[in-house]
Amino acid sequence: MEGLDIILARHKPSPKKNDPDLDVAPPSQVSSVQWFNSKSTKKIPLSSVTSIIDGLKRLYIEKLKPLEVSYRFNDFVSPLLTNSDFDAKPMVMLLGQYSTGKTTFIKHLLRTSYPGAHIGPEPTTDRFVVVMSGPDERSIPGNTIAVQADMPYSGLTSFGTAFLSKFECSQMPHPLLEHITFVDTPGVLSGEKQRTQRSYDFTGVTSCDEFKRVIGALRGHDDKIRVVLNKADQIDTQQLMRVYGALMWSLGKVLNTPEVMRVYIGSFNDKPVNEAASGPIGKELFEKEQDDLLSDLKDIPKKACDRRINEFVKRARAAKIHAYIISHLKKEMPSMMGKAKAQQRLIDNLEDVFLKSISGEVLGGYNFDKFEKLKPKMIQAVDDMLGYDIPDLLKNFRNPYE
Ligand SMILES: Nc1nc2c(ncn2[C@@H]2O[C@H](COP(=O)(O)OP(=O)(O)OP(=O)(O)O)[C@@H](O)[C@H]2O)c(=O)[nH]1
Ligand SMILES: [Mg+2]
Repeated sequence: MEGLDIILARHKPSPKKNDPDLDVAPPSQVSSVQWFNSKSTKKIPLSSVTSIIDGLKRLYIEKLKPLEVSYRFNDFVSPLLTNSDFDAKPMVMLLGQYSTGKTTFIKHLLRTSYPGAHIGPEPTTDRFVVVMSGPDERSIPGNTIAVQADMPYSGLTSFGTAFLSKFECSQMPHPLLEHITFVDTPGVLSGEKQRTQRSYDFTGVTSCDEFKRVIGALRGHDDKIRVVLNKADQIDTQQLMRVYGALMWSLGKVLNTPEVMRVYIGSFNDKPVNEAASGPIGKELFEKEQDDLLSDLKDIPKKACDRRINEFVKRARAAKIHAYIISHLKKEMPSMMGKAKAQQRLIDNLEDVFLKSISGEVLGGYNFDKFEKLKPKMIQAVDDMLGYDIPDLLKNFRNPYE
């Protein structure tokens, strides 16, 4: 059967430079004076932009980041973006109860085990493993990977060291991993008793008992979820129909969506399907389902590119609103006396003022008087970016996977 790596190889984008810092000038090389004086009419020469993602990086550094820095968007809303946030490959996370075949599924797609993979009938994977492309085969412990600036995992430190000691990055050179990063996870436990054994908050990390909560945490991301009914080779057609029906029914209840989820039925280990056990339709059905699932996976890099543009635009709008709010607070401050009182009054009336997005507690730690006034030129630069630069970028560069 044709593997995903072969399908993807046909859609390979143009090769990229290895050093992420060489992609665009790092922030330190772009003079801050230039940021603050950014002329709204100044257009970014598109000829120097090699792809949509590089274009977004450049727009971020030249137009959006100055606004975020000025109004401390990073303190209040979301950390500043780094190259790794733009370059990170789309991730596929495998979730499921233990021994359902998550690690086997990754092995099947890669056609080889990843470094440190364990497969077995008992709970085997005891940690979160990011399986990504790298120059040679090695495993990097979670604490180390979380502090690497060129990796997009620094946010995971908020889950504590207990989690980081159960987090690992497994690297290997592989054509498929050049497009997609996989995240293998420990089997989700069912039952209260088992949950207390964890030294960290599993459902918090993955964003049943435990299993039910995990599915609940995925609500709102329905478009990203794919359900696989695995090990279907172990039962006959009649049993399979019952299991399939029951699964659809409970999925509908848990996810609470009117649409029916697409459930892929199959067997994703490398042993030949036992036709005597799975009945006459087994093998052919599994092959067709696998083909569908593979072409669905093949679309991920393309969708991820579109999604990144979407997220970028959303972020730019949020940063603008944030700038208005912060500069409004600054404007309300008296120029001479009674600053502390005025600040307290503003915090007390926060909800009247219009914002629930920033909590008074967080704001209390700041001196409003030090906030920046509204800088119309900076806002204009972001407006231009949204109105001209991004549409230009989309016109000039196609999604590399299309
Ligand atoms: N019959 C059959 N067995 C499978 C299939 N996939 C996996 N297995 C077997 O199921 C067992 C568990 O597989 P794993 O890949 O370790 O399962 P896992 O979900 O990673 O388990 P944990 O890491 O413990 O959560 C192994 O003995 C596999 O050989 C399948 O499609 N069909
Ligand atoms: Mg496993």
